[in-house]
Amino acid sequence: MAQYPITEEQVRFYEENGYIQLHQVLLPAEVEWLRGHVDRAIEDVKTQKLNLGPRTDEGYTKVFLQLVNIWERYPAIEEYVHNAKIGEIARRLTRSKFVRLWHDQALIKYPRDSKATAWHQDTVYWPMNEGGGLSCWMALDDVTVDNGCMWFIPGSYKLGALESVDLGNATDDSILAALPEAYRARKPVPMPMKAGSCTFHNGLTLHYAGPNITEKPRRAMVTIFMPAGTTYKKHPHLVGDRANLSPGEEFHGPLFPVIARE
Ligand SMILES: O=C(O)CCC(=O)C(=O)O
Repeated sequence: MAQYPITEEQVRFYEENGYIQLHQVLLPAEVEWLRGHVDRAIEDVKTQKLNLGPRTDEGYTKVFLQLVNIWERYPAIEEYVHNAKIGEIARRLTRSKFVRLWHDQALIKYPRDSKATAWHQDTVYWPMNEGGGLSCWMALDDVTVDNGCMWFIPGSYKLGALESVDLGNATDDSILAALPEAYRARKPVPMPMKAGSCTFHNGLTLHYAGPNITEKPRRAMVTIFMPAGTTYKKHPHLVGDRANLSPGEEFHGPLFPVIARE
């Protein structure tokens, strides 16, 4: 996959807002290829009754079907997740010497009886002492407000870690109501985009996705990166529990490969 150029202005936008939208990062053929392999994983989960996510309760699966670290199981997904095109963008945005993979996740928001992904931050679920981790949310379908595109509150990462939200049982947006006035006044920004375009967001940036009120599933492939110097904090997590690291130790090892370096 060829490099995707990132300008200094884009890095500054990310630093100011804690997210950025990038168009046509994958070519149509690359999207089709990736979508095909994600579909295969979804099919395997259904036919083989695999459990690849953190939760299977109804409240959570109405938000989305979440398949975590499928790169370990599917060589094509490994190829995608390890490709320096996406990793290099994450490295540039964080001005880091290198970035490691934290984990991947396919997120499928099914139509009908679909629930919103409540406003939340990611970092509060991660076993990390630092806050620089960031996600690449790659649209595998054209995404709109109606099928559950991402929304961000600009600059909200500057608030630091807030309360963690139970995504399966969240019934309101109380996390927003509790924000300082200056942030409550900020307009959330929706991120509609074509398949093959993506957003990157800092793990502390408040984000949301509405319910899918269309007739088709909304598929996204997320790759999460950690900048150099990210250290392990003891905190229960599907992937982190396999890290075999001591609190305070810098992430390393085959579960967290370096994806791009200076
Ligand atoms: O895809 C969604 O519905 C939400 C995604 C999300 O919360 C994330 O990628 O951090």
